Amino acid sequence: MTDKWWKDAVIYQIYPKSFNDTNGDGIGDIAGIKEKLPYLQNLGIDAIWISPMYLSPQVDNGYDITDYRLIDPMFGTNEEMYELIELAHEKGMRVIMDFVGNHTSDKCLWFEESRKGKDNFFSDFYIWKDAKEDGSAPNNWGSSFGGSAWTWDETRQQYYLHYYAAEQPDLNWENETVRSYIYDMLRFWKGKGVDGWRMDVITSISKNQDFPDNDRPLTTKNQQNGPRMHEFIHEMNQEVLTPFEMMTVGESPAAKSHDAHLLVAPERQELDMIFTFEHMHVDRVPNDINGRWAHQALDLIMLKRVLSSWQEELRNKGWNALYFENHDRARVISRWGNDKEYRYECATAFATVLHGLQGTPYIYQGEEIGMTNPEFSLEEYQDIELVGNYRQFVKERQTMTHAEFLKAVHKLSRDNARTPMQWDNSKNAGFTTATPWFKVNPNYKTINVDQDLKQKKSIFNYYKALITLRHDYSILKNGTYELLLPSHKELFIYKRVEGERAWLIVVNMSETIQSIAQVTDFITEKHTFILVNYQNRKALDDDIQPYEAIIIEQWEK
Ligand code: TEU
Ligand code: CA
Repeated sequence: MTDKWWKDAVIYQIYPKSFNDTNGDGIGDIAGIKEKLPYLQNLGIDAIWISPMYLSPQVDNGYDITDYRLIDPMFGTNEEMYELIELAHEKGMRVIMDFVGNHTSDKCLWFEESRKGKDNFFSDFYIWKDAKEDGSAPNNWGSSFGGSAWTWDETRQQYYLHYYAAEQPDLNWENETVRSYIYDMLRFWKGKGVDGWRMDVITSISKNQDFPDNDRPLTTKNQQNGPRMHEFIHEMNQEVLTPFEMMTVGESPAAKSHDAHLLVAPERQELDMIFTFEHMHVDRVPNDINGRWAHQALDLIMLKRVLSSWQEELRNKGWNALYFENHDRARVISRWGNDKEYRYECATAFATVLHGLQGTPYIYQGEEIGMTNPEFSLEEYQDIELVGNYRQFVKERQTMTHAEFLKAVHKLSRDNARTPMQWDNSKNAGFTTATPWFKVNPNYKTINVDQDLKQKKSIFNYYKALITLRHDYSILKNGTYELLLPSHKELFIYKRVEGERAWLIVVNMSETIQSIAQVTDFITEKHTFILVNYQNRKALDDDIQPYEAIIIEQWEK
């Protein structure tokens, strides 16, 4: 049996709103994606994953869907979407769409009907509960965007559940009709040529029907990995994914390396890959009252430990999805590196660490040119998560000051990745001729695609080289993984071995020069350099420079 296509693939994520505007309304669109397909083809990627473009009031930038089968006019038409899929296929790229199955928009017809009463066809499409005797919510579950996960509905005289905004009511997967409607919708898009799905918070679809309180109010602990999660995912797999050969990558906030195989082991027939959050928490103060905003400096040893545990635990048992950035994450070089003095070195160093691993690498738009976090003032941000959390932590609980919150936002906010793509140094970075829906990072005059491609030190070209390596050398796909110097605070070194071939990936994750003697022991006398981010690296006599990355092939193991 031939291997699955996605094991040889590098996937590029497009956040359509911020990618490329062609009709001058300040919002990226389908025509804009079409226009940039040659750019993506030049980068060498195998597939694009596009964040939601369905009909939506945009309370959460399209993750609140009114109709799963309609493209929102702000992005274009359904016809244009079908053409985009065809065009991408002609250029040898597959298309992954975003499946937001945990919730819909409150403007979805299903919800509008459901809230009308307890005895219509759609009544049980969502999760409705009576108030407690004192009128309060059924339990203390929290919304990720701040406040309670329950909202009172005047018409129906009941509370409904929403893990995210009140405008994103959670679907009731216990209801078979809901599930069959969803499977049908997935088949509909298969009919249009879609090759696979990124599944938004798929691990939240099953709810513990006892609805037990969380040990701390307004947190989300009991709201993941519900009792029927595996059953529902397996059913969806059998109904749609396996028969129609659709690739999946599920978002799985609570999975740990040791239990990830339950979702991705091929024989279980659930998902192909999952996005873990574990390595995204290595700069978070554990169990802090301020949750995701409790920021601390990156612990490199922990990052190495987490990434390595996923490599080891899924070896021969499943497959990793590799990422540092997406539309919910800050720019990695601003978050964990140095995006000023060492922007090129840092961007290429992080890329080397990630793309050297076993799994399918994901590149988020702009990552390939080293885009950075902007440092806006609070009013300039838009993300509903940020706004809701500001209210909860600064205004209501007062566990953070305005200044502390803003500092955390500059490091961690989802909006860091959502500024418009920087194409060139013309007004608004070539993203739009109008006023963009979200402010462009003012550094676009120097950081943009045009500029990067002219540089000798081009981040884009380095990514291109990494992608070429993945396509040309099976060692990146199949090779074993071994972490070296696990307790080193600055160096990230690992070894990949396949048959007679052995590669050493050496990356200095710091600004401090590291003595080369620390690694020469691991390197055989006969060796060649496969890829380097310091052009003058031709031998092993110089010390390792700040954020230097080296991939070395050795002749003997
Ligand atoms: O994200 C789920 C999720 O857990 C994040 O929103 C989380 O709040 C963030 O990573 C910071 O901790 C998915 C989508 O990717 C996101 O854009 C949506 O807002 C969310 O689901 C609701 O659909
Ligand atoms: Ca537009």
